[in-house]
Amino acid sequence: FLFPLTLPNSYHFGYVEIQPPKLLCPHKQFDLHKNAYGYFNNSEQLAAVNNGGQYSNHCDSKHKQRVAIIVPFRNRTEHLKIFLQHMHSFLIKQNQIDYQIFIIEQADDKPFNRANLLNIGFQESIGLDHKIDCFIFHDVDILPMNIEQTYSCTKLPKHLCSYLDKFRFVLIYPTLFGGAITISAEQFRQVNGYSNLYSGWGGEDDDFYQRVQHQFGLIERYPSDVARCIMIKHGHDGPSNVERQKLLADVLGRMSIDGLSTLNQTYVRKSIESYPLYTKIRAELN
Ligand code: UDH
Ligand code: NGS
Repeated sequence: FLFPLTLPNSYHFGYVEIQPPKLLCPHKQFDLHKNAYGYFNNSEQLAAVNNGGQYSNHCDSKHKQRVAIIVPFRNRTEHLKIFLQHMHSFLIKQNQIDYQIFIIEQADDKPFNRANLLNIGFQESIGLDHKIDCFIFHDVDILPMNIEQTYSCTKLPKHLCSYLDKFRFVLIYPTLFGGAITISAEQFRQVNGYSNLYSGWGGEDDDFYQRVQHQFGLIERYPSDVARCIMIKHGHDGPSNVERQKLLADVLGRMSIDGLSTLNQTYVRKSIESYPLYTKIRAELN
């Protein structure tokens, strides 16, 4: 029988669809040159980036955010080069935030631990710049295509790039929270960051979704024509985490005792290096 539908159609299972926020400053008027793969590279704009991969947009708004872009990394130098050119070109044209790109390199041969590296990126970048108020955790192989996909924090933690070319621009499941996300510094502290225990591929983003869902109820996404991204093609280059289902069975039980609160015992910082387009932080995991 007929049931009165009271929820606005922006609500979906697990997330709410939002429109990009009102622009603080107009987009910059230069063309984003795309190569045959659709990657951006605007060399004139890249010259505007300060050493360490920092950019200030000179946009005079009291709502302007100071954003750290945190990228987990090991042995993906070819992706990194494309990512840096594309991301700086994109963000400078978008013209909404002051930002710095931090590459967090796992400096050991243990299974890759993406979430642990993201926590390290949070702690180390805040240590370098206390004024950072928004975080974008971003894989090195994902590139935004649509300039309307505004890279900044909104009310709730938000999934970016929900619609990937690799999956023919379909959201593969409604609670997907991997690849690229935004979250305020305060919200990240409230969920105790990511779990440090997901060693190897898979599950750490689903764990983080549960933390955020528990704390804030929903995540946000932009519409499917806006949140479109390219994924640089590559094979699977690391072991899957065979423990992930076990860990996912008790996410909330561990939330307060596994994350930022236990981060210091999980790594040793090896170096902080400034390059023209990024700051690299190398860490050895325990
Ligand atoms: N990363 C590295 N080096 C690695 C592994 C991961 O830098 O050796 C970083 C990088 O930023 C990458 C991100 O972690 O974008 C995510 O890792 P991924 O690209 O390997 O994972 P993704 O889920 O793709 O994007 C995996 C390919 C298909 C997995 C199929 C599993 N059955
Ligand atoms: C899920 C994984 C996530 C992963 C997502 C998309 O199955 O970590 O696939 O992966 N969860 C588990 O393994 C429990 S993708 O195909 O895009 O590489 O993010």
